[in-house]
Amino acid sequence: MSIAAVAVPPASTAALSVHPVAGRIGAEIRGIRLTGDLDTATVAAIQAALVQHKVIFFRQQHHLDDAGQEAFATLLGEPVAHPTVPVREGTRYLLELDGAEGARANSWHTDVTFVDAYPKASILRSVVAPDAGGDTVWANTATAYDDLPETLRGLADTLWAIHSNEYDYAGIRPGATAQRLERYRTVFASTVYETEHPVVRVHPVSGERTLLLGHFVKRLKGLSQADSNHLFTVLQGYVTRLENTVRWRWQAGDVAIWDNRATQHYAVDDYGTQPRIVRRVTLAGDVPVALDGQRSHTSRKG
Ligand SMILES: O=C(O)CCC(=O)C(=O)O
Ligand SMILES: [Fe+2]
Repeated sequence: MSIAAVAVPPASTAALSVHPVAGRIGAEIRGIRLTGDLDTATVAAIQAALVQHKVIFFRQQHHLDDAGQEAFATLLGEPVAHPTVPVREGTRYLLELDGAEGARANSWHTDVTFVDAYPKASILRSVVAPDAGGDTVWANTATAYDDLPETLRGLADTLWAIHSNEYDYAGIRPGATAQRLERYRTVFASTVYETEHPVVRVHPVSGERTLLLGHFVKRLKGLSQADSNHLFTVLQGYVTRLENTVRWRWQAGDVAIWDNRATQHYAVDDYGTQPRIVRRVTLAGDVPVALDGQRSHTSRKG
């Protein structure tokens, strides 16, 4: 028997109908009905498309309910609830974001980076979409890193940042009601986390270098708050350059899945009083690794 005959074949992947949306990030996948029963080849193909395109979109998934979304999520990884915000009643992991309740994530971020092993991916389903507005924008943090001029890259490579869920909520949302401020304090920041992450994270699957920043960054280690703010603005500006982004026009029944290790996102708050509801399941991630092999660590929890 030849050696080739006993070698383990690579896991097979199905051919998907993939349609890139923007030049550097985002693809729509057509012709798939997302359920908890997809075959392993299709699941492997979805995983591969997710790492390659960073955010993938599926239209017309009206058949999905909360349980169906959770069942599908389980095929892609291990669902995890938000560390501080309670799950939606009757579900195990689901987070609901209702614009009418003030859940409008119009600030660039990567989900839950205030913990060390933050989610590897998020799966978001549109339940009610505004007729106009309420788009979400994602940014590719790997092409952002590639865009850095060499001198800035060398600097970023050595930097670490402290991420926290305790930030100036009122400063970010000057129009927030007293009730929203109270909810931020007693729910979202009920346990305060501080975690040190490298500014440049090596992607555990693709090996790409990505910029790990976003609005949970409190400051860059070893710098004054003023210098930290300046440098953060410079580096974060590469993430949000329009060339590194894709914008999605939601229809109810759409599902977006993003690689939370290689993206940031921003929910555009331009829809006024129109109803908008999305529901999210996040998947457990691993602890980031820096270029020199050091790992992120949580320095405060309480
Ligand atoms: O409302 C959205 O489109 C995105 C909200 C968000 O930041 C999230 O689901 O992680
Ligand atoms: Fe988010």
